[in-house]
Amino acid sequence: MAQKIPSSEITPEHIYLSRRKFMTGAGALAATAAILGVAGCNTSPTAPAASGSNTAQSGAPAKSQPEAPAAVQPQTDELGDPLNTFEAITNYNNYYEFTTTKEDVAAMAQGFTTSPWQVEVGGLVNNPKTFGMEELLRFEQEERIYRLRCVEAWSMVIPWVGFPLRKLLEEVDPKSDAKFVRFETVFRPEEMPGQRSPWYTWPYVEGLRMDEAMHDLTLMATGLYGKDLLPQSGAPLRLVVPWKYGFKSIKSIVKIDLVDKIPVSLWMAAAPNEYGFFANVNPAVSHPRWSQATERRIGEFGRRATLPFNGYANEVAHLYDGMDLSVFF
Ligand SMILES: Nc1nc2c(c(=O)[nH]1)N[C@H]1C(S)=C(S)[C@@H](COP(=O)(O)O)O[C@H]1N2
Ligand SMILES: [Mo]
Repeated sequence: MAQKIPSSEITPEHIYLSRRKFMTGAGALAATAAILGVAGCNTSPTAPAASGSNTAQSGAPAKSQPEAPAAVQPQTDELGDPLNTFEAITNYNNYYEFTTTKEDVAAMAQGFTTSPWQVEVGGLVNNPKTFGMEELLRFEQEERIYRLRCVEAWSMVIPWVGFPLRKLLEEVDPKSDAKFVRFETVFRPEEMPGQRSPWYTWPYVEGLRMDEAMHDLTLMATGLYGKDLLPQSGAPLRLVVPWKYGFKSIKSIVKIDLVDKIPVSLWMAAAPNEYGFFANVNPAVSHPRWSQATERRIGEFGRRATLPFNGYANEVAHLYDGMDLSVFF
């Protein structure tokens, strides 16, 4: 499928300067200054001090270097952590429909048919509708740099392209009794050998509560690094919920239903005591078989502390006021 918007036209300035209010770190300012070509521009008195040794955060951006097209790509997330490379992001994947060996997903998913593609959106809505991929690509595509934290305790920083799920849900007009959103991956065992495995209840299913689904951070991703998603990353359309463990971010979605009961995900069906519905990243609560306190950032040596809600607590913690977060789910 042809990418409709080159990465250089995803208007990162707008995203960082207004849309992404949480994108306020020094790295963002340096990146923005580089984009705008404003030498020595460190205008915000509220900019937090740069942490770490990345010189991109030093407040002396860009100088007068000639600007390569790639210069529109910020180099860090809002915490100052460097992006993982395209190669790393697309060669270390969880996608059990193909294989449980992360290093082999890319090769096994190569050639998976991602076009034509349709997504059926229905259930408790006033305007059920089946969207072709080309219609979904007409939603304004934004770049969002998010941390992805797998429950297996590895993580990456990924520059996604996509649109907020909220925009899609607004199109179908949810009814007032819709309480949850249920997502379903394509079922195509002839192309996805893992789906012939009896160990899991295919197709892959995931769910969100309505308020989680409507949250601005909740993204329907169509690309990364300014290119269309590759099959191993969940092409042509996958969910990204950055404050939850990675398994919530379901790939190759063909069906979205608004429902009134909590959906049973593939992982809840497989091991309800290990993988709950909420699955918010929480370093204080171990998985029954391993700690979640630290993580291995792909591309780094050693381990780093895992942040509550994967570093998005300011944006999402209020969604869980009154809930007991000391349980894994
Ligand atoms: N359909 C489907 N979606 C899936 C998975 C899967 O096996 N099948 N794995 C999940 C897990 S465990 C993680 S960590 C992320 C990994 O996304 P990535 O391979 O793009 O990094 O995808 C999630 N979405
Ligand atoms: Mo994962």
